[in-house]
Amino acid sequence: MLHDVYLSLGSNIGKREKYIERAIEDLCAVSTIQKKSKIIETDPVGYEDQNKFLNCVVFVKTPCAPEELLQKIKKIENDLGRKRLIHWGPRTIDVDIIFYDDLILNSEVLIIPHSRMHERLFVLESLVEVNPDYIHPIFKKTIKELYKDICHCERSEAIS
Ligand code: PH2
Ligand code: MG
Ligand code: MG
Repeated sequence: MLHDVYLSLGSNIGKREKYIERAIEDLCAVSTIQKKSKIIETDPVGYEDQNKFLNCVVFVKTPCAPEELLQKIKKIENDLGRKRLIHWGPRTIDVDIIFYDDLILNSEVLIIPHSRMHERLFVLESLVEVNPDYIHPIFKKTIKELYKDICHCERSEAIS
């Protein structure tokens, strides 16, 4: 059985676009890519004293269970040189599970939907491009509505 999963990707060290492309290639080993947003350049959120990010969202279908997918993602991040030094700090690549079907999960290692996605413009802006009508399983709002709730500013610059 295949699951519908939305992933957010971010990079702000080195050849940012290459890291995102490589991560998407590596994700093909564990999923089938259905749709990709454009890659946008965004200001760092949370910990602000770091480089700008490139961000995008991909929609994939995968046979993996949630925590199995998380393990595979961690391996992809580690293979691409991800070091965990500062919380929310600089990274070669970060791949976050945003939605997994309409699952609500709060385990020790994984929270789905992603607990901050609804307050992050860099996630919603790309997600709205991929599936504006997807309904958040907790808030019962569409992506389009969540995006409208927080977008008081201009759209980010697309780099490709
Ligand atoms: N990721 C974070 C923290 N802050 N800011 C932007 N613009 N893009 C990110 O991907 C990002 C962030 C933690 O994962
Ligand atoms: Mg993240
Ligand atoms: Mg992460």
